[in-house]
Amino acid sequence: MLFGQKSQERNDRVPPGQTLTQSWPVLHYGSVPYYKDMSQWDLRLFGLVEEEFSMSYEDFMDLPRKEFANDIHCVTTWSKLDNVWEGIAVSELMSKVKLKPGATHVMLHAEHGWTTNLPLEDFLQETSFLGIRHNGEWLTPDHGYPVRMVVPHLYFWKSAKWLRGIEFMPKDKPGFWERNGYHMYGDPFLEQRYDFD
Ligand SMILES: Nc1nc2c(c(=O)[nH]1)N[C@H]1C(S)=C(S)[C@@H](COP(=O)(O)O)O[C@H]1N2
Ligand SMILES: [Mo]
Repeated sequence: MLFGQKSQERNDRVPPGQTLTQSWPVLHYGSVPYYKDMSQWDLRLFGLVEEEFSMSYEDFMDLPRKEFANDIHCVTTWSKLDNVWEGIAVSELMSKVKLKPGATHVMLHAEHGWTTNLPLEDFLQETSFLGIRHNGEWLTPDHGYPVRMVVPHLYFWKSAKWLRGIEFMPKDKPGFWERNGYHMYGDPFLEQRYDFD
């Protein structure tokens, strides 16, 4: 039965404890940055790299883009399936820097000092990217304009909105929510919501 197969497939895609939503909730800590002048904006790659790299908004917007499709799973229990994004592959960015030996983790730095950590391996996955458009629209300020990280295989708090920096680290270190009780890794299929999970 086709219908049965489809709903089975859908169940396999929805992690335990999650409920599907068609809308796209807005969730973050602090205020939304509204950029007036992009000449002040840059994106920095730093930490364990041979040479720090920083790019302007114009250079960033000239990077080659790709389409990505994925499901997002928020720790507050909503999931949104079948998102289509336009974004920049992580490999594209990584071609700008040479990692020093010993880099094992990444800290994503967002506007206003918000941070989130993840293993380098997860950051480098081909499914991770820097998103600039979602379902045919430019990201709105609420959802991370001009660019947000998207790491779809982890809970959505790892997908930093208003991304400004990528720091390569020699060991793991908690970011903002991770210091406040969230899980260091955050696999939605293992329900790694809080640090005791
Ligand atoms: N810079 C920044 N990025 C952030 C957050 C935040 O507080 N600041 N919150 C995270 C959390 S907890 C979630 S669930 C998602 C929500 O993204 P959305 O508002 O686009 O749905 O953004 C993540 N990225
Ligand atoms: Mo969240």
